[in-house]
Order: sequence, then structure tokens, then C-alpha cells
Amino acid sequence: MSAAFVPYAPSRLVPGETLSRGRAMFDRYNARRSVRDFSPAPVPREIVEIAIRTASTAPSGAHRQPWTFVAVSDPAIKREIRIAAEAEERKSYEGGRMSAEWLAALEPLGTDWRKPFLEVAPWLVVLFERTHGIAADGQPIKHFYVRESTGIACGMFIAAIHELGLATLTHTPSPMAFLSRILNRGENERPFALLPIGYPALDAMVPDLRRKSIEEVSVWFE
Ligand code: IYR
Repeated sequence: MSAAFVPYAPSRLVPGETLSRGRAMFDRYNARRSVRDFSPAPVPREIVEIAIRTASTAPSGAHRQPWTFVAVSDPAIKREIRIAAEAEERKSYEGGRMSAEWLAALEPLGTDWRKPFLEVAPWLVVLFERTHGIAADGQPIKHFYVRESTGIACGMFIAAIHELGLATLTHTPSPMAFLSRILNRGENERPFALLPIGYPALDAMVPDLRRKSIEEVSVWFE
């Protein structure tokens, strides 16, 4: 079965407008920071929904959209996630699961096993990748480039959250299997990232980082 095709003719910006919009876009994105100090101020569900819908516009292998966003504001579930995440993180940071090299790399970020943001942030969004789909009759549906597709959707979700004036953090407690258990996900879903969502606390602090320059991150053949 071949897909029907529809015209795609977005209107073009004039060149000067592209540049001014581009500069403003860069300034906006460059202002984004990963945040660990959240305000408990509530965020309406509709806002999180818009971010998920935006992220779900991501390109994906054969357009299978192999992801699930699980949004949690229930305090009891957030608490359960925090307890389980901290237990794993404690084993990683203090139980020898992370190499000395890794711990040294994280030193400037000031992270440790404690994850209070998992309870303070009004929402936790847990992104799962789907290894395969399941048809109505229970038959598996093949998915392609699952990690890549989910990674792209994750990036778009982070961008959307920032565009909405909110903050997030790509938290990847390791191992993450406890998220499948607590959130009751099926055998075809694997945790990809845990993203607390909220406003930054008024006194939030972030590490004083520098970003690589255009020369450091690109090579050009013109
Ligand atoms: N998962 C741990 C460790 C961690 C790893 C990296 I790579 C970071 O950039 C930050 C933290 C944690 O979330 O603390």
C-alpha cells in the first residue's frame, strides 16, 4: 500500500527575515539550561500536552513514531520514582558503579545521588522507546531506528519545553528498569530518559559552562 501524497509548499521567508529570525532563535536556544532546582509551582496539563504533541512531530524511521511519553503529576508516583532513582543513583555514585573518570567529568556539574527535583517539579515526563508496535490483533509491528527516532523526539521535547518558558533536565538514572515497573509499561517499551518539567526555582543555580564554538563543532566544504 503506497501512501497518498499531498502538496507541501510552506511560504518562504525573505532572506533578511530568515537571518533576523535565525539570530533571535539562536539567542533563545542559547539561553536554555538544564535545571536541577525547580519551583513547585503548578504547570497546567495542557502545556505539557502541547510539548508532547510538538515532540511527536519528530521525524521517525518509516514514520512509526516509536515512543511513549508518560506524564506524571501524581505525588505518590513521583515519590516512588524518586526513591527508586535515588537507590540506583546511590549505588552508581557511592557503590563503585561509575568510573573515577566519569565521576571526575561530573565534578564541575556538582551532581550526586540525591534527586529532590523528582518530587519538587510539578511534572515528570518519562520518555520510553518502543522496540516494536503491537497491532489490534496482538501481532508485532516492526519499528526502525528506534533509538535515533526517540532521541530526535527527546530533543524536540526539550526545545518545546524551553519555548514554553519552562525548564527541564535530561535525567538518566541507570539502570532505569524501575520506571517500566512503576509506570506499568509493556515489554515493548524501554525507558529512554526522565525529564522533570517545571519553572526554575527563583534561586536556581546552574554551572557556569561554555559552549563549543561553531569552529569546534562543524567542518565545511564549500
Ligand atoms: N545519571 C547520573 C549521572 C550523570 C551522568 C551524566 I553523563 C550527566 O551529564 C549528569 C549526571 C545523574 O543523573 O546524576
